[in-house]
Amino acid sequence: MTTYAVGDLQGCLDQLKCLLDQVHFDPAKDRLWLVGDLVNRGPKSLETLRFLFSIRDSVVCVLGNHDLHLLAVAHNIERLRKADTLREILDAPDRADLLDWLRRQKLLHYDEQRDIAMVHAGIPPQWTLRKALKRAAEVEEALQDDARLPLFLDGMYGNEPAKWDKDLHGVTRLRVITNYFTRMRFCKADGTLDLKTKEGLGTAPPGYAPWFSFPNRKTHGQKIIFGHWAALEGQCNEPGLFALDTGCVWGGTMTLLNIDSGQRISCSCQENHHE
Ligand SMILES: [Mn+2]
Repeated sequence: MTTYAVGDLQGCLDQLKCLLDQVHFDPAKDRLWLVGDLVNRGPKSLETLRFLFSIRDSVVCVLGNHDLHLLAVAHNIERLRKADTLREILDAPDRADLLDWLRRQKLLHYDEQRDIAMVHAGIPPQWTLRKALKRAAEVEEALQDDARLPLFLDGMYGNEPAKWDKDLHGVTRLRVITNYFTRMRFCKADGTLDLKTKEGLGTAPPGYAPWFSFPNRKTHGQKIIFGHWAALEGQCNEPGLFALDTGCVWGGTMTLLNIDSGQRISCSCQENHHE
């Protein structure tokens, strides 16, 4: 049994299958961890969800911002945007099964045996892993509660408040938690977020830095697998951190990490499109 983790899929099913073929992935014994953003922007969002659903017993998944956006659109809380490629999911006869599976996924996964965490965007510097798991559970509970789900999805959008405060409550509280785990790139040491800048390490606004770069980060030394930040090109130069989004949907590659050996392989988007 081998455990793999793969970067943001965003509907690039051909590249995922190319990687799984390369390692002879066997859902009967191997495991596949997904850093989220399974769908959107790419060409095969529906087929990607169907494939993952078909091997769901072998999958560990955390949700990304695009996955949450899909849930919001499906619940008629948000409209499809011009660049969204989610229509085929909304029109699918099996959408209920797929979306129900999606909303039962986590925001933060922790594997005790391997002592590895996985999150879509990151863990803010001021939270220990223990705190982070508790905060993630708050959002996971709202996602899985029929009565609370629409309220959460409706309140999820927005960049404010920019900073966590333990006295926050209701949807505002859940919004900040969700922004940390699914959208964060740059922040301040106290966790104040900048959600506008999406480029690489050198582009931090004055006073801000990548979430993982603070010397006092409370998860320092903790192994963390994350995606979301294609401009990092799979590198963050932080011991124990594994940046897996290599921008497949943007013409980059898709990266698969063998968690047990540390070996990485990648599959190029372009090559596949010409097959
Ligand atoms: Mn993302």
